[in-house]
Amino acid sequence: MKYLVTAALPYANNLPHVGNVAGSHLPADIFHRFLKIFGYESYFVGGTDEHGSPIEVAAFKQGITPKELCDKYYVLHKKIYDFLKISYDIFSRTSNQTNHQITKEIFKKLLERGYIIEREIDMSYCENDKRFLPDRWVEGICPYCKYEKARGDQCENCGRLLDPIELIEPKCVICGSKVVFKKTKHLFFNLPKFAKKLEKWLSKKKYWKENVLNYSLGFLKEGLKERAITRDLSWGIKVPLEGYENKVFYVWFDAPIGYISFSKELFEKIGKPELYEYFWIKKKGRIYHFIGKDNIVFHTIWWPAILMGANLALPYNVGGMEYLNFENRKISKSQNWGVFFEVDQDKISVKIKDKSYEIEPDYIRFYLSLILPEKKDSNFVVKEFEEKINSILIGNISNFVYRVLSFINKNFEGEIPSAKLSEEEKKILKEIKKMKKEIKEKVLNLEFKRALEKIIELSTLGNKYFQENEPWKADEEKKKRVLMFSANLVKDLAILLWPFIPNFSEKVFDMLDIEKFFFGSFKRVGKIELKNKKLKYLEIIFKPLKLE
Ligand code: B3M
Ligand code: ZN
Repeated sequence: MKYLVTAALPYANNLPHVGNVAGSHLPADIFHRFLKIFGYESYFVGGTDEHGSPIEVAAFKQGITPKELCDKYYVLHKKIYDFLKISYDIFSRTSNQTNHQITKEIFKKLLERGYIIEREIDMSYCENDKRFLPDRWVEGICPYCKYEKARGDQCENCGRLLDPIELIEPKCVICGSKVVFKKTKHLFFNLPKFAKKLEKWLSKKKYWKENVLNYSLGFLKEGLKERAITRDLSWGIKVPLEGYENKVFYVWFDAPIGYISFSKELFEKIGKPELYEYFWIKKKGRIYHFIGKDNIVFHTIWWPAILMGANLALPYNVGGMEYLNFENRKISKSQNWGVFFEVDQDKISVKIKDKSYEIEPDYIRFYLSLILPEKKDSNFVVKEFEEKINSILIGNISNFVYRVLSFINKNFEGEIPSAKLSEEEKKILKEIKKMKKEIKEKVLNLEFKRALEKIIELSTLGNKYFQENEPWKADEEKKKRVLMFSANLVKDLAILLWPFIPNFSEKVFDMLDIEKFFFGSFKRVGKIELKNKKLKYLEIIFKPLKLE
């Protein structure tokens, strides 16, 4: 069985914050890395989502073309995920030729099979600019609260969803002239046609996370509507149909198709083009999408319906997250509320409220892993961030590693000793075997927080074992036994923590002088592999975290 893991494709008009990282990139990366240490073949794809009216609006406001905007943001996104060690096998772009081509192919297939309907609708039009306007390009007075700068899609003051035609005195955002409504043709995807099939498919997804399944079934119950898949924009993927020369596809049509295009690009790049068929056409692998809360129905209803219509592989699971807040309030870039990433050439700094810091990426990954919004909304709290890093990551885990290795340095000239195990160690090995089973179960159930808690328990157990056996007081034979056993526990922790804090693990592996080959390394956990072996060097890995 081979795996394909995806994370939500971020829009290329702004930079990610910790909420986005915890909502998809990090859980996807944790899962992909675990699959690798379990010894499964896994591919991890991502990229920027580069179409849609928010991109066109942002480019317009900055006085550059959408292409220029996306070129700029693509690079910034990539630098941030590299810094965070999100191990994408490919990080691509929905504006690439492959995505244009596959989007058009899928559209043609849906058209042939009768899932596309043409409808005439009233659209906002600016006579001065001679163009149809996306909903967000229209502003006017909100019919409900009378707020004067309500957008065509939503009033920011009262929060109501709007249609441009409801606005009082609708105006064009570009030039300010009065907006008129003109009839124009658009193509719709016949989503209601898939209601029965979706229901049947979802009813077999008992192993999905409860929040994702319930939310999707609830949405389905409310009844599905036909949805337009074309837009009056110039930036995007052209619609290959007569009469639609001036329109492009709706961004939520071509964005998920990016998963297909990016994996195709990847498989060609690594010389395994047959994997494209394996996953998407023959439906043999397992596809996992990791996404934030507001993207759930797009991935459990909308996208699967498109895939059903085109006879392509459906997701095996959708790891939908809930929201991550910052200090009890919604993260907001404009209000400077949250934790953001800043890029200056090749330096990435982390901005918390209004101060910038240089912070170890592992610190961020570790704390976010502890508070992943897996089942309900969670909260990033600055004081707690500091506290958890200093007490658990440093005080418990890193301290254990340093204590053990420095003892070996001082007492055995840096060579891990060899000894015979006693009943006590054998008992702990049995315990580890049980833990491994639980960790694997949790991971495959997408419960990463629980898996991490188990691993922290193992570190606590290691500390306790070392402390209680007092090797500094023990005779030579016992000293050897405790240190050999502890050094192997250090190796176990490094393997198990690799999906969460890869920099830490790779450093420990380097100090232990064992190759950083993690594929299938899960089976090495709980084995006494290291004896009569010299350490390469010893360093303190982490410094305490101090924020103002
Ligand atoms: N770009 C929405 C978002 O960034 C959207 C996800 C697309 S996944 C195919 O929240
Ligand atoms: Zn205008």
